[in-house]
Amino acid sequence: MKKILCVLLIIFLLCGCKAAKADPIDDNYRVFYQIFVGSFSDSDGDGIGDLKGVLNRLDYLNDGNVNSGKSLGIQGIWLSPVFVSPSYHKYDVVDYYQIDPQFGTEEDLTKLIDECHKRNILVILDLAINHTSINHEWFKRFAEARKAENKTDAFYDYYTCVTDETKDKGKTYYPIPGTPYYYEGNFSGDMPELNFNNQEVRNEVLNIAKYYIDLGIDGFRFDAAKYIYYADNDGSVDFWQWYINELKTIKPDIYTVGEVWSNDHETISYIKGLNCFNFTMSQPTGAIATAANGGDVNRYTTYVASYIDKIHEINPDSMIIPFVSNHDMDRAAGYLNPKNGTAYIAANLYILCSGSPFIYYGEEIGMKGSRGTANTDANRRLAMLWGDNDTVRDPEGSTYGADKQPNGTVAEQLKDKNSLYNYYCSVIAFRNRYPQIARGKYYAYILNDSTMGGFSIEYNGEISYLFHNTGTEELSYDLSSFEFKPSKIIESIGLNNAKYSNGVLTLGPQTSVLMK
Ligand SMILES: [Ca+2]
Ligand SMILES: [Ca+2]
Repeated sequence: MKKILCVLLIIFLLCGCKAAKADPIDDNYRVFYQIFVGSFSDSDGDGIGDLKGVLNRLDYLNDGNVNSGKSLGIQGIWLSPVFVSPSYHKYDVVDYYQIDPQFGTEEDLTKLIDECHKRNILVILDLAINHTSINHEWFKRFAEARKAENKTDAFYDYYTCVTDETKDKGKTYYPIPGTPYYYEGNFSGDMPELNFNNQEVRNEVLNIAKYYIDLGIDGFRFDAAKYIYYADNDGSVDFWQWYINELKTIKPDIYTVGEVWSNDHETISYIKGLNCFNFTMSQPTGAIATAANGGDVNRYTTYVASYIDKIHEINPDSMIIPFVSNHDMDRAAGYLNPKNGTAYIAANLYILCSGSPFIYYGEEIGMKGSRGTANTDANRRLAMLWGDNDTVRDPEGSTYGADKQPNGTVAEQLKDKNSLYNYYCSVIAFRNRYPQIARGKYYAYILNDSTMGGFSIEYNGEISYLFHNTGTEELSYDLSSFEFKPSKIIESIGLNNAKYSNGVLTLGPQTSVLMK
């Protein structure tokens, strides 16, 4: 008897442990959160956000319990560049093997990675390899080699370099003083561009990625991916295919996403090797905001379904990466307003979507910030509005007034069950409950109504249906004559409710429903 009880107890414990640890997400179909490190959270009182600050805020992002409902529930973090750099944004790197002391140490990074992994959060680094800082040792050695005309110097060909006769039209060049040479700097004179025709340079950038993979990093966001070979799309596409293939030999499940800020035709050409952000869906005139602001939702659904088809045709393992805004764009709350509900339905549109959506820090509380007349990106990267004792300050050069933040702080929104923050928690949890949303095959399900429409989603041999009412009126639609139609509601999410009876779906304003 004792023996039987003991066996039962062991079985119970095994099952119990399994249930407690159950987490549906063990692949890359994750909701990511973009952190602009210097503006997020400050751990040491110098006003600059840092890696320990991110660590201190993990409970806000994901407290490790998928069912707690008390944290945002994101399962990936994109850290903006953390390597030594003279700028506040750190996209001009001086040393790829050192964490900028403003942000902390390598130990801080490994601690953050370890704690994230305990909570099933992936951490990806922002890797800017198209260019370095002009203060990088490589550039100093390159300029010296050019001055000395020493073609045997290993650094002589590290950067793209021309003379007056060999300049390409359309590219921006800067002179190397005391030589007949110019280096390429399409972003600025402080950001010289590396020469990827040089195998040594290719090895360098490979070694950087390998170093951080060894350290435990899960992947990378690749900055300026289409500029590797400026205005030579095929060349850049080939580079990324080579690079990602190399990285996959050491880490087959690596998470990669590239910044190819371009039209879909050009972006899709990269999908062979590299997942890419979908810029067409972002910003005020993008597919998400247009639909959320009263545009035809069927245009949104047909666009999303056809885009996914196109990328899967090229690479069946590729993902759509939807997002509304990032550090290079005016903040979404300027055109998706939490007060009229458009910010809520926009969250449904891009988080209840295939692939791996990205949230820009602060978007979940309706933080505002735009370039404005000062024309500075710093205004798009303001200090996170914690509303507690965090000492993080706005970045240098910002001019956006604190009085222009009407949507409240984290501290305020945590207390308000109807806040945008709490809504984001619910939408992410909703998405995580139903694996078909991220992973299924999408077909546009067109309804003859401009603010009501959706998808049928095929996953594991079953069909689900996801409908959105993006408008401000309750709408009913008779689905009984459709060949494929749902039998019942699984769950709805939004500012109102959903009802389904006698084949008629009724969706409240700014509300979505998952059906089967
Ligand atoms: Ca700090
Ligand atoms: Ca380049």
